[in-house]
Amino acid sequence: MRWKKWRHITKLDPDRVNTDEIIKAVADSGTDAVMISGTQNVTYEKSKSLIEKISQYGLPVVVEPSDPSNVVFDVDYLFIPTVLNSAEGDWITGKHAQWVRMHYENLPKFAEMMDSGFIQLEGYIVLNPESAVARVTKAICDINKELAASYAFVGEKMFNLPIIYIEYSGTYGDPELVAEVKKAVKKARLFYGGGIDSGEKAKEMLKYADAIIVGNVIYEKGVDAYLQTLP
Ligand code: 1GP
Repeated sequence: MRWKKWRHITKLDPDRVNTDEIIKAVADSGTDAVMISGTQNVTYEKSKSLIEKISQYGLPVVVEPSDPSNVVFDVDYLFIPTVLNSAEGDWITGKHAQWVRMHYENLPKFAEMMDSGFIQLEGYIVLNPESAVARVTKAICDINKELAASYAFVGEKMFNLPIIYIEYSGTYGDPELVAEVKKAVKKARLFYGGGIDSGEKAKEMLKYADAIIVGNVIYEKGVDAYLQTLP
């Protein structure tokens, strides 16, 4: 279960322009893993081609699919999100059931992928109402830190999820909320993602989160800014 040791994960979006410079910088950066993930316009082909580019460097690669149609299995792990604070069942268990249905003729193999640890479930708490992920999943973002921590408790204690993911995608979140969630999470790994574009922000969130996920900075502020986020 080497993913449990990760502290810094780089999220690359198959729908963005992933230049060779970006790929190489990520591969050489010291990041613990690359997560292939995006909310909009992600297709199987785009994901596959990005995975092929990055795989040659030997970093662990995770696919975090947004839909059953774009799951690429040829990687180290699949991290499957469920949005704990979604108002729509599709994003909690609906798409998951569709995905299982697609493999219904071979459920033992599917179960084996879960038992072996290849598939991990992530309990997302989506908190930036302006983000694509919040709009698409109809996330209930207007919640205080106690309610956020309560969602985390539901995810970990009631649903037994191995990862709780506080997602502020596109904006820097509230460290006090992350600290509150950390108090409620005992066994799961706590992931934080959103707006990390400097060493200070990375360090601040790593006080509470077990791992940070860094995405936009590399596309919007460039490689040098991205490298500052490495712990
Ligand atoms: C998005 O949590 C990640 O899913 C990272 O967020 O793109 O804002 O860094 P940023």
